Amino acid sequence: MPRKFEQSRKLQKRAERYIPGGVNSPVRSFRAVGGDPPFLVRGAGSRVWDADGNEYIDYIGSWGPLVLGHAEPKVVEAVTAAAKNGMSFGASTSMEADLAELVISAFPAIEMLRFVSSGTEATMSAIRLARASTKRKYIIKFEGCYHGHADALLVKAGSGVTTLGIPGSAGVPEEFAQFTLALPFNNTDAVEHAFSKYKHQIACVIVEPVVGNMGCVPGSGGYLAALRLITQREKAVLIFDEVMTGFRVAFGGAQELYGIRPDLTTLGKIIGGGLPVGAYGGSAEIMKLVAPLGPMYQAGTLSGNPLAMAAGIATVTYLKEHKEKLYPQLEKLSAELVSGIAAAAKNAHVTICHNRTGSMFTWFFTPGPVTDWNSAAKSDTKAFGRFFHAMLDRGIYLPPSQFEAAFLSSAHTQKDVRETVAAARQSFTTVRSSHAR
Ligand code: KE4
Repeated sequence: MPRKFEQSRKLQKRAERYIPGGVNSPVRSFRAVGGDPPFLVRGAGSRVWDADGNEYIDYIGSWGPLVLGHAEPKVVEAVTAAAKNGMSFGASTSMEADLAELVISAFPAIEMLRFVSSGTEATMSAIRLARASTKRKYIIKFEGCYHGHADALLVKAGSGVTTLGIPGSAGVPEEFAQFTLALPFNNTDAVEHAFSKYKHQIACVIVEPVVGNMGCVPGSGGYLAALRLITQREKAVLIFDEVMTGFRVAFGGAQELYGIRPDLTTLGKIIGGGLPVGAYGGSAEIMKLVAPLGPMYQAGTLSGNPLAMAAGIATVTYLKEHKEKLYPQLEKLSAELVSGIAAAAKNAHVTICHNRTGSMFTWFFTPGPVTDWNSAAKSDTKAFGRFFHAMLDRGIYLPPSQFEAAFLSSAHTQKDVRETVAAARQSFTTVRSSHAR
C-alpha cells in the first residue's frame, strides 16, 4: 500500500520558509534522489518513524554516530542525568578527561587530544596543527573524500558537494584553495609526484582510511602503508580522518584494522553518541603546540559539553565492554545484508557492485570495481534513485545518495536483514522495469 507523506510534505514546505532547502545539511534534502524527504519524529533501536506514522529500518543512523541504534537506554539515561546538573558551563568537567581516557585507550597513536563540536572543526584544526608543526603550506587530500566544509577542504570534495554536483564551493576564493592538492584516491604514484613537485612544502596528507564519502571505498592493499612511508620520509604529517571509521570499522578504527599509526587522528560521530562531538589527537609532542600550551590557536564555546561527553562516555564504554562480541556481530550481519542485496540484484539482472568494511557499505549501480572517485562516478545515479525510492516505499531507509555509505548498528537484527533483502528483491524488479522502459 503506497505510503502517505502528507505531513512530511507540509513540514518541508514550512521549513523551506525559514531554512535554505528546508534542511540544515544539504544531503537531507534528498535532492540527489528527487527530493521529498520524510520528517522523522522518533527512533528506537534499528527503526525510525516519520511524521505520517511510516516505520522504517534505518541504515543511516544519523550518518554514522548511532552504532548502538536509536535511543539506546544507557545513552539516554546518561544524557538525562547530565542535563539535570546543567546543560553547559564553559568550564572544565571531569567527564572530558573520562571520554579522552576512553578514546586514547582505543587509539595507541593518540597520546593527547582536544574535543571540538564537529568533524569539520576536528579536521580544520588538525590541518592547522600540521601546518604549525611543519611550518609548511600545502596539504594533500583525495578526490571523493570529504572532511567537512572548511574552506581549504572544499576542493573536489566528496559527500554532499559531489552529490550536489558543485565542484568545490562558491565563496571559497582560489587563494584559500591554492594550497590544497586534490589527488586521485588509491594512487600512490600521484602522491609521490606531488611530493617531488612540492618538495619540503607539503604539511600533511589527510585521508579517509576507508572512504565513506564517495560511497564506501576502502584503501587498496598497501596504499595506506605507502602513505605512511611517504609522509614519514618527507616529514609530512599523516592525518587519518576517522570521523566516520573511528569505533565503526573496529574499536580502534581503521588504524587498528590496517595496523598503521598516523601522526594525527580526527574523530567525531560515534564519540558523541549522537550529540555534537569531534576530536583531534596525536602524540603529546605535536599536541603541545595547541593553545594554551603552544602557538596554534583553536577554541570552542561548547567543546567538551557535559551532555555530549555523557553520551560519548556511555557509547564508548558500551563498545569497550562488548567489543569482543559486538564487532564480529556487526561484521556477520553486515556481510549477510550486503551479499543478500547483491544476490537480489543478480536475480533481477540489475548490475551493481558493492564495497564493505565492517558495518559500513555501499551498493554502486555500476559493474565496478569502485576503487576511486572516477570509478564511483560511473554509477547510474538515476537507477540508484529508483531503487532508493522503491526501498523507502517498502520501509527501508537507505542514505539518499549513491555517494554515501550506509551503516548497520548493534540494534539491527537478522529479522531486519531478512526484511531488507526481501524488500530489495521486489525493488530491483521496479528498477529493472523502469530501467527497461
Ligand atoms: P561534520 O562537520 O559533519 O560533523 O563532520 C564532517 C566530516 C568529516 N570527516 C568525515 C570522514 C565525514 O564523513 C564527515 C561528515 N560526514 C557526512 C556524511 N557523509 C555528514 C552528513 C552531512 O553532511 O549531513
